[in-house]
Amino acid sequence: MFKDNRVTKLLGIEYPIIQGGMAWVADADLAAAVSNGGGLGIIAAANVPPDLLEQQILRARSLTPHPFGLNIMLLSPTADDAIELAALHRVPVVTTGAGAPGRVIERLKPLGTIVVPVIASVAHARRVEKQGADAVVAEGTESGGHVGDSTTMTLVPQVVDAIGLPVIAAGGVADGRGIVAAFALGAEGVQVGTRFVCCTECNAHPRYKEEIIGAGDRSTVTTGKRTGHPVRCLKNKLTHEFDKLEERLAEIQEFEELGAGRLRKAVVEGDVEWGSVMAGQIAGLVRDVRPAAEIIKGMFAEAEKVIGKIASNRDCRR
Ligand code: TUI
Repeated sequence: MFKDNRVTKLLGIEYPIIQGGMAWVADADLAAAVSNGGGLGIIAAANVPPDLLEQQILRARSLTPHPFGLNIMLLSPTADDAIELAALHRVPVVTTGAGAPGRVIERLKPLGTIVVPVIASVAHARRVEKQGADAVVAEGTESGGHVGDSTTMTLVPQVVDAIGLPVIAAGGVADGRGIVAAFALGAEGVQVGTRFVCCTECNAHPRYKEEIIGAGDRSTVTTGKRTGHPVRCLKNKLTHEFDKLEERLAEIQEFEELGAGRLRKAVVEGDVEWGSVMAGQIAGLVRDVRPAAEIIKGMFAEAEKVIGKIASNRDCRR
């Protein structure tokens, strides 16, 4: 029921699911596992030096015969290098985040790259459609990492009504019920981040995965609202320090100093107390670590069941 639509056709994938471009987490191993499972795996380019990023692109090519993508975080100092590597290696799909993707579309569309900006507002969705994007990811504030204000529930249908491009919903999707909800809002695909952190092939530190598995419905908080770049992560000693800065209306520079290098600290070193454990609000639903292909198959099998239950007016609990 979900497989044959504009998103699967556009991206050349079996299931309409793409993996979030999570900085430090989304490497070639994770991307290849998701692509081999029938979704679209994504390598995160944020802050990766160009030589390492090139190795990651080549590694993904060697690990999967299927399409994969590159996420270009536009605030990253290495964004322009990432654009050139996507061009050089003809990466089939590029998603963008945290900014205006005009230069990505201009450079890569003529080469045949499929460009899918992540947007957090209707105005931004309209703008990227005019600029020539192929689809958008409408990302609600439930997501982990850098987030906008609107919820997935409110953002997705408004974006669907505002543009003609296929819309992929992100923020709060970790199981089959989330897929059905996203499609009910008019989305034709989902982007999933937090659930894929807890997959076998993900190289994030085991303590990072354990923190997500131990999380509940109110375990996340958004830090750094005053900086203009709010970030959702699991509450810990670091977010407590951010709260203190917020309370005393600290200068933006103090936020930046406190935040520097914190994501790496959590993902690579496993420092879940003083690192930034970025995760979405759906973390409370993630209960185990399983292979990416199993997660994808399981989510869509559940989605089919949920549709059946709704149609027959039965209890939709798992
Ligand atoms: O980019 C993300 N999520 C991210 S990036 C990231 S790395 C980071 N580290 C430290 C501080 C900040 C980021 C972690 N998570 N998601 C996509 C996304 N894009 N969410 C929101 C936006 C967005 C926001 C404003 C896109 C465009 C925009 O403005 C564009 C315009 O033209 O107004």
